[in-house]
Amino acid sequence: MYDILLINPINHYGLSSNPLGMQIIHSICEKNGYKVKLLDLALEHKKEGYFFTKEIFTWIENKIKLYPSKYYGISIMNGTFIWGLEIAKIIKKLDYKKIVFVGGPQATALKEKIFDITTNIDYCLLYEGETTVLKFLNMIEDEKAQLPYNVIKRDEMDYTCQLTSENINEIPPLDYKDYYNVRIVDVEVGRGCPYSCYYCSAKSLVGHNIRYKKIEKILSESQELYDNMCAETRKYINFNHDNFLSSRKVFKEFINKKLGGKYGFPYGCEGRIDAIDDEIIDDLYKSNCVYLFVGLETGSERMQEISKKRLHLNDIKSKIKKITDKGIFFESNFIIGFPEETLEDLYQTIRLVAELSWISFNVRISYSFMSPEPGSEVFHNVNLDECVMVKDDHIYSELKSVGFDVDNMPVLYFNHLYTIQNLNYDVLYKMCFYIFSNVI
Ligand code: B12
Ligand code: SF4
Repeated sequence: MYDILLINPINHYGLSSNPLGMQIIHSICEKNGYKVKLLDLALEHKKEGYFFTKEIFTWIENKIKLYPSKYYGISIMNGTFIWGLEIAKIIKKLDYKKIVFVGGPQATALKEKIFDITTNIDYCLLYEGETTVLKFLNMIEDEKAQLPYNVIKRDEMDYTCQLTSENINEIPPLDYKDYYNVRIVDVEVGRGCPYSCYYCSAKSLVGHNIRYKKIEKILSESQELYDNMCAETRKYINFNHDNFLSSRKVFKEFINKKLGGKYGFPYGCEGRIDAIDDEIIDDLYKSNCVYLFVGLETGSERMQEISKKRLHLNDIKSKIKKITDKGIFFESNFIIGFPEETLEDLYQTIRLVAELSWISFNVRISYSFMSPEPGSEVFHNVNLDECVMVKDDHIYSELKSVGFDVDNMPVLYFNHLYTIQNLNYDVLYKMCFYIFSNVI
């Protein structure tokens, strides 16, 4: 019998990475004497063929039954929320007295709204989980009545919450064993983003306080993990930070120490294009960066300003050319359907995507519809009843094929299946789709 079963739900992104948040909670609980099992359903689902049939619910139930526990903790993101709800339902069906708690970005973004959606979740833990989970377990074990900060209980709407800023250097070592056969493994290198793009929830989830792990720690953890990964299949270590390149000083320290030590591992990272110049490109190349993700979001300077992304687009083509000429794979994402976007703005995006796609085979562009992201500025200004469902999407068919009543699903169940209505043009108009998919 385990004290805690931590569950990472299945998701609709076949290429999903290791669940760092859950690995951290696992390691912290274990260090504090709890017997814990991490059940990564996303990993198991991928291993067992990534199927979406009606049998999936029995499959989940059988997996959960393997690890009887006192408490069940589920991690939820917007794209896994619907599965988190089903998992909670299954646990309560097996034994309604079991305590079910959730944490993760979607828990923080929705807060007490979660209890309007389900009665199968008992507690919702907000923001970073390191300190909160221990206080929560302590409260349950000692049968205390007082809820700690950042814990909400169903049927008890009186709670206190605040943005946290954990010391990420104190997190005990993580267990990566289950991911040694995966091609790309995520390592956390820091948290926080100083920007305020209006479609993004980062500032309400982790705040503006940008933090980095000690460089020595990043390097030794990554190299050790890379050495342990299966040599035939491993590709690189992916640095998990919304904005790894935003501090030039930290990046320089990283470069100096990586080049000065025995840290040859290849890596990927994420940053803003305005933080990248010739010197940074050179450093990325020398330090064995093989993958770079940069969100560009729109080809319209006007929408750059309105969305508060505020990138200047004039020199990005030459930068991307220099990056890919060095052999670094470059990926970017664009958003279609900003509420204020006009057709002219959209055409500017399409034109830019076309130009970027021709720069090199080492460029990959993806796109997403403007979704009402809980915790973002856009979310606060949108009427959810006016959002429209994107049915031309693999997630729609996958949910339908397992038996969800997708057509009547409220927006909050899966906000990424919805897009915000745009009064200037019909976002879902097929031509947009075709133009885009043909260009890309
Ligand atoms: C890696 C990543 C992915 C990976 C997969 C992640 C995974 N393992 O499933 C991929 C590439 C597949 C992905 C896809 C998407 N992602 Co993403 N992704 C991230 C990213 C960059 C890092 C996640 C991470 O590991 N963080 C580090 C760990 C330490 O933080 P954490 O997971 O939040 O965990 C902490 C707490 O939340 C908490 N916690 C977490 N789980 C639990 C569980 C319990 C029980 C408890 C007590 C606490 C707890 O404790 C942890 C330690 O403090 C984040 C941004 C970010 N910086 O977090 C976005 C982020 C999570 N993604 C986001 C989005 C929007 C998406 C997509 C919808 C993008 C898209 N348009 O397609 C999809 C949806 C995927 C899905 N399955 O839901 C949003 C989620 C917003 C939300 N409300 O859920 C984020 C926050 C980015 C943002 N600011 O908008 N993503
Ligand atoms: S989109 Fe990127 S730069 Fe903008 S606030 Fe979110 S994490 Fe920061």
